[in-house]
Parts: sequence; C-alpha cells; structure tokens
Amino acid sequence: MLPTPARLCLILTASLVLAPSLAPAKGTKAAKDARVYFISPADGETVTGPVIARFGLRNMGVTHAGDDFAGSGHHHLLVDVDETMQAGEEIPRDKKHVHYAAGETEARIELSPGKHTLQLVLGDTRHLNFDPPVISEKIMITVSKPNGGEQEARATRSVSARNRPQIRSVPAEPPAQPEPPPETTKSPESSDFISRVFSGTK
Ligand SMILES: [Cu+2]
Repeated sequence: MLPTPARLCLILTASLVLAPSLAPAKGTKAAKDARVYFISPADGETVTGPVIARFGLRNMGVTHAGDDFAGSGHHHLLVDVDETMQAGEEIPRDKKHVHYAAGETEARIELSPGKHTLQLVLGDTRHLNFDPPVISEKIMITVSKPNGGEQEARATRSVSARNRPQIRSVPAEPPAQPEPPPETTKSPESSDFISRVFSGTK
C-alpha cells in the first residue's frame, strides 16, 4: 500500500519529535554540576605581568589529554575570545586558546599591558567541548606596565627605607687582647737603670 500524504505527514512529524532523543550527544557528557572557575586572578584585578593564573574545577577531575577517564578533562585558557563555544566543538589551538594538555592547573601567562578577558573551558580527551560545555565566567583583568610596576615597587621600597627608624648598630667591643707577655729581653743595663730609679740610687 502506498503511503497517503496524510500518513507521510504523520511519519515526518513522528520522526521530528523522536529525533532529539535519538540524536547522539554532541560531545562527551559533562558531569552534573561541573563547574570551572578562576582561583586567581580575580575579576577586575590589576596585575603586573607575567600573570599567574590558577584554575579551579568542581565535580569533575583534571587529567591529561588522551585520557578518557569518565568525568575528567583538561583545562584551556581563552584569552580575549569573544566567540561562544558549542557543545562538542573542537577547541581551537592558537595564541588565544591555550591547551593545558598535561593536566596543569596553574599557568604563567605573558600578556601585553592593558585590559584582557580570560575564560576557562574544560576539554575532553580529544580537545572537544563537553556537552554541555564546562566553561567559566569570563573575567576581565588589567595588566600594568612591567616597568611602571618595577618603579612603583622601588619607590615603595625607598619610602619604607626612609621611614625606617635609624638604628646605628654599635660595633661590638673588640675581643680583649691578652696581656702582652712580660718582656724577657731586657738588657742588663736597662734592668740596672730601673732598679736604680726605684731604689733612688744613681
Ligand atoms: Cu586541549
């Protein structure tokens, strides 16, 4: 029996309704309540480069790329990235998308002076976004000029040195010299002279 237009329509509708539930996940399933965040720097912080960033992760584990242990992934730092990441999407590999494939949870990053946005995203064993993506809030930091920072630090140091009470260290008493040994090489004449002086004889 040939399908009537009405029957075709019914089949189409049914397949459309069923499709989402049958569709495979767009990426590795993220653990429930997984959360990635910055331990440091703080949002709005002004830092002197290089920036030390520390990555936090809750309800999932950190592992190296290539390890597909369930509920684990590795960190990626997005620097000044505006594009939104989709579930299952491969995380690019460039200056703005830094992969911490060894499972690092801390990084030292060199940034030009000025404002920058930072965001963390956890990637699966193949550097793909989880489903749903495990992505942090985007933070904004200001990197101050390293020279300015150094001068500032030096200025602070000299001020504190100036304010420091002047305490002159008193040199310790030199160790007492032992009494010179009595002279034993007096000539008989000098001995005679001394005895003469003391006895009043000349
Ligand atoms: Cu990666």
